[in-house]
Amino acid sequence: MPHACQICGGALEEFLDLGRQPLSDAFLSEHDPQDEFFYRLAVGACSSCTMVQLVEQVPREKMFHTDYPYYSSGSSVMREHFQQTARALLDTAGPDPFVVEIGSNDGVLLRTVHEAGARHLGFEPSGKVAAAAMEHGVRVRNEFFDAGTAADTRREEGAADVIFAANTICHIPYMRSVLDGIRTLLAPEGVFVFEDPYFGDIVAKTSFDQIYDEHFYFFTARSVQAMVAPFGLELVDVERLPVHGGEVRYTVARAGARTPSAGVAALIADEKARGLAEPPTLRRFAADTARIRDDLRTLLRRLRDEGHRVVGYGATAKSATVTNFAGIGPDLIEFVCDTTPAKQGRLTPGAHIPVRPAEAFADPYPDYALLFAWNHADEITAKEQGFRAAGGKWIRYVPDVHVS
Ligand code: DWN
Ligand code: SAH
Ligand code: ZN
Repeated sequence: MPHACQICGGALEEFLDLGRQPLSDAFLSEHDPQDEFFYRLAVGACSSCTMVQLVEQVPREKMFHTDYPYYSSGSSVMREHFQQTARALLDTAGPDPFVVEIGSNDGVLLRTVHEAGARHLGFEPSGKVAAAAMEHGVRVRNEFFDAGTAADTRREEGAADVIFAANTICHIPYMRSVLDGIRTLLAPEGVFVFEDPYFGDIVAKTSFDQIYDEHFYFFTARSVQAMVAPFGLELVDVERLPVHGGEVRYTVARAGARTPSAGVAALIADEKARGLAEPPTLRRFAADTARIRDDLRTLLRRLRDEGHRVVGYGATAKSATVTNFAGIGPDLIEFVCDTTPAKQGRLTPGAHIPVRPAEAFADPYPDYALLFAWNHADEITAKEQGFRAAGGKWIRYVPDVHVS
């Protein structure tokens, strides 16, 4: 029985199997490695609506709960990005807008909305990150956004002029419920704006580490246009963004409310010309992924055999896919340094590499650092200039394995 597309029910054609994987954000206690949850991480494309998606779903409560350890404000570049985004959303909205955010995390975007005095509400199921936002005065519903909670909000607070989401819509398998909720909550002239990793960039860079439990969908303009249409919604604008390795910001409105920009048709034409989400491209992506895994493993084994010290930089969710797919454990990487207190003193999921505070990096510097947080390379290499000055070398694996 082929798996069914979660968007349209069409047949999913699997093109990449990344093996048995743990929850990407389940960092383990060093003293008490509990039973880990594993699932099969595989990706397919729908032969009818083209949506690229995971073949197996992880229940949402296993991923997003009180102790979810990702704090969006951990990157200065991302803080700046969301401050600018909040101002742009407020500038283009009408007077006295009601701004709703899905996946508001620690309030990295809504803080700016709140400080501007605008009406707002965040939906954030993960307890501690939601509490961090509330400490800054941000209003949060500690709940999952779906058709039910959207309808409650519409009844209690009225229609939303702007519904925004970053790196969250691609996390939600139950998309029909979400789009039903958007249809209920969105004001007649309102906009639903969301930004997520762009499958076009993932293929161009072979960034296979964007694939993990939380990233369920890999959007293209074409698949998003088809996804929203049955809900009386229309894709009216697209904007490419440099953050997180390449994303697209999609603007959706009620059908007929706005004239779609020329950029929408242009990006869809480009995707068709590239054959993105078509079997030959997907087969090439799978082959490139296997080559990168082999090259990285070979390099790390050689460095170990030559007696070099190698550490990881950034205990990202993405790194769970790399370490567990390539069999990279504490024998190859001494530790991973990370600025997030909730990850420090723990072990990475599956691979069980210790996570140390950022200060451990320079104490003393290793010979090589594997840049797991490659999407923050500019920010990290700028603040770690001492590492290069001390003779240290960065190892990257996006878009291919190289040392610099
Ligand atoms: O989609 C998602 C994105 C937005 O965030 C979520 N599903 C989960 C998470 O993914 P990630 O963990 O791959 O995201 P980042 O932003 O690549 O994670 C960076 C990690 O590196 C964080 O743990 C913080 C850390 N870090 C650091 O140690 N020093 C980050 C920077 C910028 C630094 O200088
Ligand atoms: N918007 C932030 C956070 C991204 S991480 C940023 O771009 O950095 C994804 C977030 O979505 C997590 O905080 C998770 O708890 C939240 N989330 C997952 N499912 C959700 C849902 N159905 N409704 C609202 N938030 C959800
Ligand atoms: Zn489909």
